[in-house]
Amino acid sequence: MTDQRRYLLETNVEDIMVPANKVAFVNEENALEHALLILTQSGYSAIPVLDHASHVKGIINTTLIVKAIIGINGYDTQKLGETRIREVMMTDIPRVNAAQTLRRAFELSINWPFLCVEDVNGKFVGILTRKNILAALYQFTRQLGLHEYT
Ligand code: 4BW
Repeated sequence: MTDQRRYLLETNVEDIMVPANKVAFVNEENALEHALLILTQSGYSAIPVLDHASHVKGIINTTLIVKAIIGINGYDTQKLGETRIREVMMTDIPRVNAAQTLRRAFELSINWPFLCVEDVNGKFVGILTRKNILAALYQFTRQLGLHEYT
């Protein structure tokens, strides 16, 4: 196998992920108003939800929050302070291991804008974004000289 082909297969998730210290996230025990604040301040449409031990519990986004507070008479903004993030978050989400190669992440990123990354102990260590993955693919096509055909 050529060095170029090995590059893609041997790049690990941790080599290209956004590390946890640069990720906006919330704790599952926080109220919805906190998630709304972090989503608004960060500018991201969806972010990871963790527990106190830094385990990934789900993902929260603005749509889920709005759906949780909307009623027949409009928005019940009191619910923003009363409802915990864990009651509203999406829990059926994909995870990848930091030491895995990118192969599985490529497939998952077709349907997910970002993937939560865990270490061997199941602790959250970062996210793998579509941007990271597309950049790795672009690098790969350059190394193979494929961009010269466009
Ligand atoms: O604040 C931003 N800074 C930068 N540099 N790019 C941004 C920012 N907000 C959005 N973008 C761009 C990125 O290219 O828009 C894309 C879609 O953002 P999103 O989904 O809908 O908020 C971004 O594409 P991406 O980098 O591949 O990120 C995919 C998704 O991963 C984002 C967001 O849900 C999540 N994400 C990315 N970086 C994050 C993050 N979540 C928390 N913390 C981070 N640092």
